Amino acid sequence: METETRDQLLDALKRFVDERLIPLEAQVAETDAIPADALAEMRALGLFGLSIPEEHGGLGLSMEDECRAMFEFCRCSPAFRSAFGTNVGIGSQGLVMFGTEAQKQKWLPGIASGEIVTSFALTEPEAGSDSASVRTKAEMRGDHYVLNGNKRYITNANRASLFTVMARTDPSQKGGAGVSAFLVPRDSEGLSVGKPEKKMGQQGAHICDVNFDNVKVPLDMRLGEEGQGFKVAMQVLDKGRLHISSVCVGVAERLIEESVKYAAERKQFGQAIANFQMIQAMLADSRAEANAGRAMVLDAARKRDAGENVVLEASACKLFCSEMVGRVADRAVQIFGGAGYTADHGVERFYRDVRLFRIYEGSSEIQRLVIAREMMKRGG
Ligand code: COS
Repeated sequence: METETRDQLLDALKRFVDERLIPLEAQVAETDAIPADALAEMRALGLFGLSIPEEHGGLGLSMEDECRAMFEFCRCSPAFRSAFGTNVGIGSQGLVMFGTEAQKQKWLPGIASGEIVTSFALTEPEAGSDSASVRTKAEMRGDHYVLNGNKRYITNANRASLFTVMARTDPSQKGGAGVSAFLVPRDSEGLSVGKPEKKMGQQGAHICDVNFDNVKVPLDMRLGEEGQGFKVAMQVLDKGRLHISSVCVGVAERLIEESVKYAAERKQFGQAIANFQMIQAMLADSRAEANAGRAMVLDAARKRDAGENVVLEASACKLFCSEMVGRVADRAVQIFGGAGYTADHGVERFYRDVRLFRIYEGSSEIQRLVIAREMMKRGG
């Protein structure tokens, strides 16, 4: 995308967030739902297709531009991002990277427009961080596979019409080598979705169990080669981790804006608390850390756009940015003081919302493990 067009998109996102979404935040948290008209406007802005190639109906943003879009968009409650996040990231990228031309033509235009919502079904009750240990089985029977098993905490499962499912095709292999990826439509017989979980934060974004009871999947719905599914998942997650890092930077920006505004308005000891050095130190630390996060995300995104291997960089961004936004949110609550602990201001809600970033799409512990393994391979 041309820089000028990209900048127009970023301006449009900023206005949309300020004028439409921020005013809806409290309602979304209260009702655990994003209003249908806001979702329709998000679709009209092209948000569901940010990363889908233009020839398949999306905006075809580079990783760098996708991250810049998230810096802008994620100045609002993360639940809004989650509504289209699976379509932009983990729910579509397996198809973009590994799909056949026929699969892409069939599914990507609907994903780009938001008519189809996608979900990524990797996690299971016994396969969280150890994602190579999936037990969901896919047995080949003639011209189709039969899937059986349970998936857990699947984002957007209750709204999804297409799942990317990781299932074991070779039970003799215990690790990732026996796993394959499949595209499974929601209306497949035997596929059922559980109730949304009650969560600590991010109300308006939903996660559910997904169960497969003898679900028939035609051979041409396999994504990539048999046994390649774990690598599909890992490469999808590399991109997803960069995306989430940019989300963390966006949320941090919002919390910094709120903190500066409040510190300038709130008076104690006869003056604005922004004049006190201990408040200034918190603001300065948050600004320096958010700038560092932004810079490392852009650097890693540009490397990915240039075709470099960014396994280490994506995990380093996810580790740093998710922990960074946790500290920024903690300082925001501290700067707001008693008011920050009440539900009258959004900061306590953001404090709960951002806790998830250190857990999903690979916990901080897993990111450290991935970084260290890559360091051993690269020699530094
Ligand atoms: N890109 C391409 N291939 C990759 C890869 C990547 N980023 N990461 C791993 N692989 C390959 C490895 O090269 C290896 O291939 P070979 O068998 O051909 O050598 C294979 O996949 C298995 O990898 P590895 O041995 O590293 O698997 P482990 O089970 O030891 O560890 C971790 C994998 C822990 C890193 C992985 O399970 C993980 O990321 N867990 C967190 C899962 C997660 O993020 N869940 C969030 C849920 S989805 S929202």
